[in-house]
Amino acid sequence: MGIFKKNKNKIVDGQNLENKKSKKLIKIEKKIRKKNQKRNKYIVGMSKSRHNFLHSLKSLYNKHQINEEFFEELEEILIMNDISMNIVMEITDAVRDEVTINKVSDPEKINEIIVDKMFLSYANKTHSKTTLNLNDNGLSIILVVGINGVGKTTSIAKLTNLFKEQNKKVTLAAGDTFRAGAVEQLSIWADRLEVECVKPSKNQQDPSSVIFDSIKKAQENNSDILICDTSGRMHNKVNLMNELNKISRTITKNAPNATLETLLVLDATTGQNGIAQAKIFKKDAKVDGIILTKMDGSSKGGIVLTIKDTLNIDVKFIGLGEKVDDLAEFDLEEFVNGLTKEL
Ligand SMILES: Nc1nc2c(ncn2[C@@H]2O[C@H](COP(=O)(O)OP(=O)(O)OP(=O)(O)O)[C@@H](O)[C@H]2O)c(=O)[nH]1
Ligand SMILES: [Mg+2]
Repeated sequence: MGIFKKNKNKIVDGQNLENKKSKKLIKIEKKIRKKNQKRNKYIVGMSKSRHNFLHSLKSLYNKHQINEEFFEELEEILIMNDISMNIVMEITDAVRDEVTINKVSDPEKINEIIVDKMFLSYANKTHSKTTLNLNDNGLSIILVVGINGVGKTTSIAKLTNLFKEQNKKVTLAAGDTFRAGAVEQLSIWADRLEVECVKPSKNQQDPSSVIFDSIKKAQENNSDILICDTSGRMHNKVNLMNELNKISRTITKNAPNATLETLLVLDATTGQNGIAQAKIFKKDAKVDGIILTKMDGSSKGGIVLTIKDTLNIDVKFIGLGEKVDDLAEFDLEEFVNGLTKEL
């Protein structure tokens, strides 16, 4: 090869390398931007919980020396934050140990112990899996269940938005044929998000048959993801569970190769009531994860720890506002940061 050609090749190689580097840099910047956006979402969405927690701890430190009354009040603060008794004991025991064994009395150090224990109480539980079980080469079906008003339909819109950002093709199924207006609500979201929504062909059509039609449509459309809305109310609880199980059977029978992920939606502002609902759903239906909505409206973020502790179901998404992009994948680190930043 002549010297000119050799040098030219070197220049081209150098340019390729530079191009590669700048592409990589753009990718890294995008990643950092996304991470910061996510962090901000948690910080803004959890401000009510955080301020409540901060305020209670500050007044605890102002009011008491570290004595038995201090521990009792710390327990109360944690309980009032919807944290389960198990974790409350774990946290207060750890603080007690540090105080008695290592003579810690600095509030900042005590805060550190509280934050650490919160993190570990979640992270140490078995099978923490916050990602969805999705099919890489075919259809994934997500069934969204939960009692009325918890935020199912809105969360479906938010999920659709997330998937669209990942360039996934989404079809929606208007499976809530029970409540007047429910089909229209989903269909308005579908128009806004420019995705197809399969609706009942007649009033009060059997939800399973709408799901059947939507599976066919999603397959026809070559969709990556089919998200199914369901009704939150029926004549009674048994009817609701029977209906959901019938829908699940329709899915497994008619889309045997698709993955199925059932997400239970819980409203964070309902506290222990939400935990009771989850127990019922867990007992009678298959639940693969939780979407915890309205965290922005709750002042008791501790509910996340309680869900994991008492139900051992993973929170997979968290609703941090009413806008379509106010849904974040659950991230333990961001959650604990959102709850305890400024402590
Ligand atoms: N602030 C806030 N509001 C939310 C969030 N998620 C849902 N909402 C609101 O909760 C209300 C009920 O939401 P829907 O999505 O209609 O609830 P649903 O579970 O589908 O209700 P049914 O169809 O009646 O069973 C709406 O006003 C939503 O805007 C959230 O994360 N934060
Ligand atoms: Mg709905």
